[in-house]
Amino acid sequence: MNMDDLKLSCHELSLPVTEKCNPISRDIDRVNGKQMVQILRRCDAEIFEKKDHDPFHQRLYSSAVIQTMVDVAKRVEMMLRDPEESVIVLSGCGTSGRIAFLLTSFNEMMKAQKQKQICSYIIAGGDRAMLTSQEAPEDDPALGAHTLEKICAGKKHVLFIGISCGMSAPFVAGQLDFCLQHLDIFTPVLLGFNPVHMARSEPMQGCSFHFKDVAERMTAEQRHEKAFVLNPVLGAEAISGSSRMKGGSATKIILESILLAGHEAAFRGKRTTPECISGWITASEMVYETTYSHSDELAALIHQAGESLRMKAHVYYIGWGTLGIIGLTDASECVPTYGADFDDIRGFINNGFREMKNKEGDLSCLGPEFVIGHKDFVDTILPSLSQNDMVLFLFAVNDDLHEVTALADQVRRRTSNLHAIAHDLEKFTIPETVCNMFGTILRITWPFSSEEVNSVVMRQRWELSTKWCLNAISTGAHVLKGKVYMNYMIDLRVSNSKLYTRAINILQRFTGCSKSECVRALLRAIYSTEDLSEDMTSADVWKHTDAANRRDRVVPTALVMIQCGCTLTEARHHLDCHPVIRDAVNACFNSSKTKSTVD
Ligand code: S6P
Repeated sequence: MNMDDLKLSCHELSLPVTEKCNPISRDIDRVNGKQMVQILRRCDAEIFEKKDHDPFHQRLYSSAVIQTMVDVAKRVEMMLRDPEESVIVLSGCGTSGRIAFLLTSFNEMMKAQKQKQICSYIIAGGDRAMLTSQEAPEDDPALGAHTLEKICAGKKHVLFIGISCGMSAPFVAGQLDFCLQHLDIFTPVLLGFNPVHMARSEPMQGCSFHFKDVAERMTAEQRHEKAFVLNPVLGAEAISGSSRMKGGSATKIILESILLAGHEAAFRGKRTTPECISGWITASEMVYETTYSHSDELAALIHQAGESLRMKAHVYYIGWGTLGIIGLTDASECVPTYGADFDDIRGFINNGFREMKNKEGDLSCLGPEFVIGHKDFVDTILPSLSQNDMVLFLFAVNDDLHEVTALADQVRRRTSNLHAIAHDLEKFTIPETVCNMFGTILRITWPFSSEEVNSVVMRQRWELSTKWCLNAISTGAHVLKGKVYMNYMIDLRVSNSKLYTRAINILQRFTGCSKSECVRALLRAIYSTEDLSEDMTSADVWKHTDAANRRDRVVPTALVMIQCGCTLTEARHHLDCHPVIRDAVNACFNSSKTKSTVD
């Protein structure tokens, strides 16, 4: 190993698991759709990896993790038995908040039994964060605590589940800290995917403690069963740091298992045991196997979506019910993850906000990103739909198939680029006439009984399966468009402190330079100057992210400046000549290699 390789692996070792580079997907930017599906399949398989393969970290199936899930499920049971005085709050930022919102569909199970609906969600930045990226509130611990306090006013028992995949979001840390100060009312649970010692230890705005302090205090309280930390390791994400993928899926799997087990115990007298929790996880593993067994159709959909994006056309997800929410979520995440325009990949749901049942109601007046109903699609998109635009329907056999057929008919009059992801059951299948309306149909016929057809459990499995498919399609399409270099999204928007740290890590990773050199280059790009003033260098990270949020291509610019030893203007010129980030970075590395050979 030479010195550079050594430096590189030391740097990689210092990163938390959720920020590491996954060796499985290192060449994802150089493969075709079929190979991409296999790479994503192997990365997702790590969610379910058994403990024996990893002696250093606890995994999802580790007995300690399962036992904590049992303990938390028992708390859920207690809350359900005393619904008047209790509330279960699920909270997170970005994808974690969106999954929290989705999980409140658990209320439907209580409604079905005429029970009080006690599940509530918090997403940093409010309901608008469900459809657009609101990265700044993630950095605000006081806002997190205040929002939680408000929602729980007057309750005697609160089970608070704070989700932060990277164990890093100050918004969630503020909430957990608030709970730890009021353990007579609150039972806090931290869900994340790093060992506690890897939780973030950088300062938080207006706070004397950091995330890691909170995680350690939580661990201490766990000994007295006053708080719980659920933090199995899932392995690195397929696109480094993109916790919307494995992190989001595992959040859904873990919390659904806990909520269902608690529900079974409260209403069906079924005691929660480690075996029943592993049973729920194994059911999700089966969903994983079944979904990826359709790899040919998935590869075809990735290819098609990649073509649309490459031609600067669009991908539209048209979903029904909660599958529509999965579509909206996946589409909106492409903006912060890949710097996409909001209309590159866009989601629509039947009945718009009425179907979402979000707390703040109809948000359509907030702007075009919030126009989400099928009717809106028909009125505003359909008239100008072109053959290059891909339309992907997301539905299940118990959705209104007349509505599906009628809308598919309308779309087909404008384009044949119409495809579907559809779920049905062995004893209750979607008619062939409906299936034949789509070019590629990824149809999964699940081996469950028809009595389960309306059950929340069935729907949750279809949601998870659809999430895996859409994550693969939107990730694959952006990779094919050239947005990713190796398995790094280099052109990230540096809009909060987590992303600021990630930007510096990426610069260190690719240039081998010291942290201070990388920080200087990043700040030059952020403040658009060759000469950094004292004010700029001494400003805190929130000032940097505020400025960076208003600027494009800061990380690629910094990277080119360091790698080619050039000025800001030269770096920008280089990037202008290569609009595809992967090509720009490649060209920059090639030119610096030639330069050093000549030198
Ligand atoms: C990640 C996504 C982000 C995160 C958010 C919260 O793919 O774009 O919005 O969900 O930053 O992250 P965490 O680690 O606190 O769950």
